[in-house]
Amino acid sequence: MATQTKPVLHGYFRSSCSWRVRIAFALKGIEYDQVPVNLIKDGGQQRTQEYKTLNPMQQVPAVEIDGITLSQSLAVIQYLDETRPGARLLPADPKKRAHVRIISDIIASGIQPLQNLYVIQKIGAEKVQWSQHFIDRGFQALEPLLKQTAGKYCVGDEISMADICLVPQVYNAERFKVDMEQYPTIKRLNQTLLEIDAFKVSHPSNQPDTPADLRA
Ligand SMILES: N[C@@H](CCC(=O)N[C@@H](CS)C(=O)NCC(=O)O)C(=O)O
Repeated sequence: MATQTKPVLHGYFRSSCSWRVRIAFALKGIEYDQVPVNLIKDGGQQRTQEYKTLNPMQQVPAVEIDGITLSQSLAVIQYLDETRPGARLLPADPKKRAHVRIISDIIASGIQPLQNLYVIQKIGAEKVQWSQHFIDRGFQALEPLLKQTAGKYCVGDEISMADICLVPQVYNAERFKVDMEQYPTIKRLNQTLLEIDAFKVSHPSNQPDTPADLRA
């Protein structure tokens, strides 16, 4: 059962996986505290032994909630959905639910891990082309799928985990200068979602650890 203690999010302002969790907290109207984990400074604070006790993969996010520590943003989002009232993050209809999971998995398993910091640091000089390649590969799969499933949002007219995954991935795509004109449905959904408060308050330009020069 939910306790009265505020959850604690260990995250990084620019991490797309941390942003997913921040959007979910905002959509559910849950107050939480943030502990910044700087992925760059000192070789990456996620790589310390102390942080490894929170997330054995040495990645953000990690979330302390209800007396347990969770990692993996999709598990966190689904835990919030299963334990907290408010807007549903996965639809009740099994077919819509399956579509939400497909879109979320394409992003969370098929795109983001391939352009994650740990991977691109190993790739070195080719990192921009590498990241563009894998983001394009995923978006080429997502664009026709979203054309079928989308209404106002990724799946019909209700915001879901798919939208929570999409917006931070488009942010990464823009950082890597992917040509978004190739993906009109993804672009339209992203623009619509960025107008919503939960996506605005959780935006990387607006977090406690956002450096002054990147603040909106
Ligand atoms: N599947 C994990 C992925 C977590 C992940 O890749 N986090 C990135 C930031 S978005 C990270 O911590 N990267 C640091 C590193 O690779 O050293 C999730 O969804 O939480």
